[in-house]
Amino acid sequence: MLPGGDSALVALQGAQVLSWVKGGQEQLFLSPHAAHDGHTPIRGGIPVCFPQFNQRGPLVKHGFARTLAWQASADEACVDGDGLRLTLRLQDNAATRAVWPHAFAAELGVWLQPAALTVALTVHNTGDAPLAFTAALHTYLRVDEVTETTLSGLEGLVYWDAVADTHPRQQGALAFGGELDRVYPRPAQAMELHAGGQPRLRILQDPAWADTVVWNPGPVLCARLADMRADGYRHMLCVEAAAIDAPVVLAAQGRWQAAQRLAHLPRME
Ligand code: TA6
Repeated sequence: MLPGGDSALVALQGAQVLSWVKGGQEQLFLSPHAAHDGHTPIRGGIPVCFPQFNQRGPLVKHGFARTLAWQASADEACVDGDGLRLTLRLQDNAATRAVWPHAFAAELGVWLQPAALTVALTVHNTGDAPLAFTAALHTYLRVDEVTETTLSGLEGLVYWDAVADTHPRQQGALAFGGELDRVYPRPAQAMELHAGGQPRLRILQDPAWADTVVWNPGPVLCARLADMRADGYRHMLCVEAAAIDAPVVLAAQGRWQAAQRLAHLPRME
């Protein structure tokens, strides 16, 4: 927690940020029906998808990193500038090598500053052969009402609409209501989330996250998700920093790092 009261809560399972409170208000969505049993994917917060995004490969959906226990030690929490930084680590073990035969060391850095949260994933290929992976920070933003929420910054980009399986060009800001599942190329500028006509969040991602995924299940799919309340889709919007269309290829001993940054925007008078 920062002196001003802003706070973040991170689970060891998946190195998953579960809460970010800014100005007394929760900024992330965490389903009240989310599992907290130490091994089932947790619905909400910032799941780390690694080393596979969704079902684009032979591994479990969104990879094994979100269901494993990461390591955090007290000396890995420190003051950094005007904020606090926490680092969690995951490395290959017999279970990961059984399904993904690579030596790796992953780190998740969580940096809480006044009015901002930055999450960075680092992957180090600690083996002597190249490896390839896809990944995402599957960020669930909390919104009061998704039908009154818009997301700008993706205008003009050609995206994959995973619901319709088409490749249209984005016209104007995104608005929400029904099922929406899209993969955009990363926008050059920051995205902005507006809620009820008011600016809420600026969302930035490093260039190494080459894709941006936007997901909301809408009412029909949400009703089929056992770990969501029926109206849960109204209170969440996933804006994900991702590297999926072109897998990241790391040479032996190579290192990759990319961050997503969420910055609170003041209300307009
Ligand atoms: O990032 C969007 C997505 O891949 C959707 O297709 C949807 O399946 C979502 O992730 C949630 O996946 P999960 O396995 O957490 O239910």
